[in-house]
Amino acid sequence: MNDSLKPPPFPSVVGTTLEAHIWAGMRGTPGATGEFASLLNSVTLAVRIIHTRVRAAGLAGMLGYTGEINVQGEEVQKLDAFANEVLCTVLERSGHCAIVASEELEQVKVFGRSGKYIVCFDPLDGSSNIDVNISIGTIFCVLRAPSGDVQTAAGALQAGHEIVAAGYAVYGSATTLFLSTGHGVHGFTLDPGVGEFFLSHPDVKCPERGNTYSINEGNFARWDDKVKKWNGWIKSESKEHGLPYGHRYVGSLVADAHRTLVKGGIFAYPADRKSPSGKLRLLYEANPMAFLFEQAGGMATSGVDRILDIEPRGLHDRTPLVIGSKLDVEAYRDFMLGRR
Ligand code: P6P
Repeated sequence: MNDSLKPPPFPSVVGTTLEAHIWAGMRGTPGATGEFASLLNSVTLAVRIIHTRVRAAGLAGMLGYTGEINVQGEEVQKLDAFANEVLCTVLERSGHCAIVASEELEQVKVFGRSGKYIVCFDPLDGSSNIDVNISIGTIFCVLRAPSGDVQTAAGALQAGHEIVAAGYAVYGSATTLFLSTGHGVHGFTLDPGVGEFFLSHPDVKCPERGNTYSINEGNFARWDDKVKKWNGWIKSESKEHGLPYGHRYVGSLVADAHRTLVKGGIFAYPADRKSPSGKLRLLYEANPMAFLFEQAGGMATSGVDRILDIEPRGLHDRTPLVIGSKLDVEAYRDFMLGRR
């Protein structure tokens, strides 16, 4: 654990802020210029702005739909559009971001000044839950921009193992931000009175095995037989395997992933007859989550293949996603490979 995460020699009246954590990481990186740290702090600013609007959405008349349809063919909620605009503006002004790829944008947005990084994000994941006060979130990852003055969408089409940072914010009972820059996962909780994120979950580790599974059982009839067989197994009685697991499903990726990361278990959104490539998006949902779960000692596959090794073909590629405790994801993979 690097120094910025060690508890102080004496109880401090001031916690470790996210900004201090990011700058400490920069100081601990030979040759760092501060641009990466500045970019990450820009993202956290955007999250704090989105937090404020999400919390006041009901009062600010921000609930409901704009009447527009996004590139996914989904109704765009007012908060989706707001969150996307905030992230694009803050990242452009940072001067360190060359292009962004967003769930809400059909094409990448290229920023005039040549930044060193690319940011892919889902500005407000789970937006269908906004009006019923269920946790929603922001998911992002950072890639290095290819060298050269002209940046294009192709720069965003990098496999997830090229990610240099990833994180998500959960706008839930509290607003928490979990972040990794490749040195483990660390969680921060927003103190709304101060407007600062403070370290609350240092050096997060996903338990090797959990006791819950998270999948939309309503899709059962559409699943492949191997998924149905796994589903029957994880609900069966077996003291030897600690079965049955409890079922938890929010229907908001950030909420389901966050619970799985912290408590262990497995989240699966497999391909099915309705979504033959899976429903979740590779660049700005699956890849960031996969990076975080692997950094926390968990696992992330498409059911069989490592998510971070998938080569994207398009900005809005979809993929099956199975994330969680190493032993639980491996058991799922055994069923997909016909070993069970
Ligand atoms: P379903 C929310 O719309 C989302 O994109 C993810 O946040 C969530 O995991 C998934 O879709 C839920 O999909 O088909 O179970 O409603």
